[in-house]
Amino acid sequence: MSTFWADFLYAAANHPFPSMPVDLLSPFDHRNEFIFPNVPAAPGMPCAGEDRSIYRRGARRWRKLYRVNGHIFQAKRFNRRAFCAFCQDRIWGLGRQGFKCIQCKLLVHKKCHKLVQKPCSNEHVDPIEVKDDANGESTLGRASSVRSRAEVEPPLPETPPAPAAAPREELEPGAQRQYSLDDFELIRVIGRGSYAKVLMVELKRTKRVYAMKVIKKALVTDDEDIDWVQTEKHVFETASNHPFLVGLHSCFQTPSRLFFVIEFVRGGDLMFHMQRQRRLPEEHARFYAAEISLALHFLHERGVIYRDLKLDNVLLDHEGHIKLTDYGMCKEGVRPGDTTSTFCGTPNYIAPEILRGEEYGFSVDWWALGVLTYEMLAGRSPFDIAQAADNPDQNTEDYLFQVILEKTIRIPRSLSVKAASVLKGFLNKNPAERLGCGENGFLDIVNHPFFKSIEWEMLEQKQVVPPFKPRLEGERDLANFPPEFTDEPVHLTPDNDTVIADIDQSEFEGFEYVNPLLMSLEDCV
Ligand code: ISQ
Repeated sequence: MSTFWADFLYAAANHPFPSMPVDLLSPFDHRNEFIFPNVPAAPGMPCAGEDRSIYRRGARRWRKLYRVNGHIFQAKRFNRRAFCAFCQDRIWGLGRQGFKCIQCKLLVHKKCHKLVQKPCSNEHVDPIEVKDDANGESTLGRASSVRSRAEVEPPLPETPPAPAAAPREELEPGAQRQYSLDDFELIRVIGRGSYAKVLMVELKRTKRVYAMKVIKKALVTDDEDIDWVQTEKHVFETASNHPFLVGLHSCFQTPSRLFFVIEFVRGGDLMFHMQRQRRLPEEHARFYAAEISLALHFLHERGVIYRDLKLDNVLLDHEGHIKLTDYGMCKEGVRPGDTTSTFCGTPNYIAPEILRGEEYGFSVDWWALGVLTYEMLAGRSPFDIAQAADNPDQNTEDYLFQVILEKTIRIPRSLSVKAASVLKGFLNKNPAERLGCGENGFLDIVNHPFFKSIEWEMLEQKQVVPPFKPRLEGERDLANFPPEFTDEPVHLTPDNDTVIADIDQSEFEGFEYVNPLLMSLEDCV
């Protein structure tokens, strides 16, 4: 059942005032829990007043494909003996040394792939959409196709073991405790993505509450997925030092799963709040946009492009300050002026330079902040293709991408001149001219008239009172998390031996981690 339809059925069954437009309820009124109180003409049709341009959608990394002579090559890491079909030498080394044709399974060195003369036999294929780009590289266009996993090569003994993470010597002796699933009580499901589910859990020893992100190893056997798990962990370590980024408590694993134990942020996400408030006053949007800017700037200064800013990834703490979460899409190690080219993100927030296949840098985060600020102020996406729902040709990702690339963004007349100016600044399709991307970088954002009333230093020290305090009755109140998650059973399915036998455990060596800062706090309890 789609999220929309599940939401609707739930709303229809539970709304206390079925005939009252939601706008008439106070945004802070606890009764205002359901979004679309009326009935759609048919299943799948929008309800009156429903705007589908702001919905939860997962981020994706599109796999890079290289088309030569009918072959469609994808970079691969080979754990077992493999030989290049072009030069006959062994494919060997760390990283993605080889290319494999996703159709005929031909294996070649990366360096040899352009020289392959033998045409692809094209035998094993389902139809797949591949777009050529200027470099002869291609990006895969369909969500269902990109999720398909390359098969896992069983390891052979001569495979060099994956380097283990450095031992954490900064821990106090006696504090070098590893955690396991037995240390936690699983309380509720609070979120779910394509790769992970997030639970609210209690650390039994201290009774403290945490969020626990659970990832099935069977879903991360592909090289690029293993890379993102590692990136997520590194960025978590960096993030633990900033007030507007969720921090990591610990990591551990079982034969079938990886676990990130994360600081629990109680106020729900901005998607949840926006779905209940339609649009925000400028003062509120300014506060969130400014705190988010500080978090992004902190990551950029440390060489990290966030690449997944969206309403769902902005959490509110119990006072109403923001915290960004989900670092799986981050790109690390980016110095000023460096660029990267992976086609990734959540479709509605992807910057035009990514869609054009250009090299890009930190600019893509300022674009996404423009989209998110627009959504807060206007209550809809700047790329709202509302009329497209009825037309199958316009209801596609490709159409959305065309709109992002070509459509002039219309700013609602109701917004102030300063708000319109900041939106136009962030949503400039040319990254060189975009707000935050010029010579002065972040300073241009700090000095923008829209942010004139912000006292940036006070803000960073959490000395500015947030405009909205999430309603919470106690530490474990889950009223700010969608019932579609919290109503789910919390248990983890038992391990399946056949699935586990296929997992190369060496890929996950060194995953365990305990945050020394949080540990010492805990020991004070
Ligand atoms: C922390 N607290 C609440 C929700 C969360 C969702 C994802 C990651 C961390 C979280």
